[in-house]
Amino acid sequence: MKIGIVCYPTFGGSGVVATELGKALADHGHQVHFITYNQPARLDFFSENLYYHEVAVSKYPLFDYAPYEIALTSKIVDVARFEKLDLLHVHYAIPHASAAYLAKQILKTYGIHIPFVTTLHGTDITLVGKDRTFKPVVTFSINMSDGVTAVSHHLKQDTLDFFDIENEIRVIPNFIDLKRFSKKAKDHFKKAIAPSGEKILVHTSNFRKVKRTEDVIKLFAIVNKKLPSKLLMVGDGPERSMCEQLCRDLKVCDNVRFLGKQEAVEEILSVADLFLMPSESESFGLAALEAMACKVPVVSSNTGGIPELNVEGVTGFMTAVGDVEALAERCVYILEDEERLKQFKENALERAKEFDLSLILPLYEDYYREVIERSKVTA
Ligand code: GMT
Repeated sequence: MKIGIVCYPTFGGSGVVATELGKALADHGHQVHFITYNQPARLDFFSENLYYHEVAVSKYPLFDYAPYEIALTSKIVDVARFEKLDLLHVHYAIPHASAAYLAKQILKTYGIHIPFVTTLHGTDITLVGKDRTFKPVVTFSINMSDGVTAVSHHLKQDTLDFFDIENEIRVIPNFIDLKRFSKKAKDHFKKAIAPSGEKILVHTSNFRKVKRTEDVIKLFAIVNKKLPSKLLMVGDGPERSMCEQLCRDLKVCDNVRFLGKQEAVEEILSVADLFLMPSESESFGLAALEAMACKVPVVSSNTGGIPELNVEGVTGFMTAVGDVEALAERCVYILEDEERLKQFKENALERAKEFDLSLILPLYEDYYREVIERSKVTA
């Protein structure tokens, strides 16, 4: 198949899923065309089946706000026409689904019928989508999609609860490439971080409010009083300086390292004993799956789609959002007993294997074929 993928090119979850999916499809012999405003973060190599088309937005004094969606639509039309795409797969509803819909209508005027699949990732529904400003367009473009997928059952239900959806939504969970995400021998790094064998806790995110990064610091301050431990904060974003201040206030700076944005997250996860995800909402929790693939148990909130991934008392624990004391207590429980910790680590990897790329990729390929066949009938 010739597949166009529209996504955000950032380190964030939806961009990572779209890029990894595109790479895997290309490995499987499909021709994949990425259409986005920057080279996707994980698309930094050459492959004969991968193409990248940059969306450039013209600057003009009249435009206080450059019309990205129009530029994107034009680029989709161009790529679909000249690369003869069979299908378009857009990740994150806003503004990708409405751009795809408009491109589809324009392409019809050239006698080209191209179906598009929209994958809902989370904040496009739970935060941004619910905003009145966007709701009519999000509802319309989900309903007009030729196929719709959500990354968890919880996100599907959220979508059905908040929008008037007439379309079927297929749940295809996120996946992990276990060839890349696995525990690596990084003893020298572990020694540098935790020279006296302290336990290592890790949090990775974009440091947005929804991640509740302040809870990470607060719970670590409690754990740190009970166990020799270190905390690695990976990523960057608006809440970082607040977290740094909180570390000073709680006097844990000596045991907390802010590593900023990191490409090789799997290397950091390889030295970790526990992963922390106290998010306010999380449609799936891809970062937790990446940790589990590296044999790291997860202590998280029990929000959104996380319970579809983290198995209570097996791969980690879940508590109510904001219950810092309970989160800290679960961390200590896992970390204080070596045999117990070892078992949680094994369990985390076993669970991650259920989301292996080799199992999820065929679900997308089958769905694409189904959507293409269905749209031939309705074209
Ligand atoms: O979590 C973020 O802020 C990034 C966001 C995104 O849209 O890129 O992640 C969402 O999509 C990921 C991939 O499907 C999911 O694993 C995350 O749970 C989801 N984030 C939220 O729902 C907050």
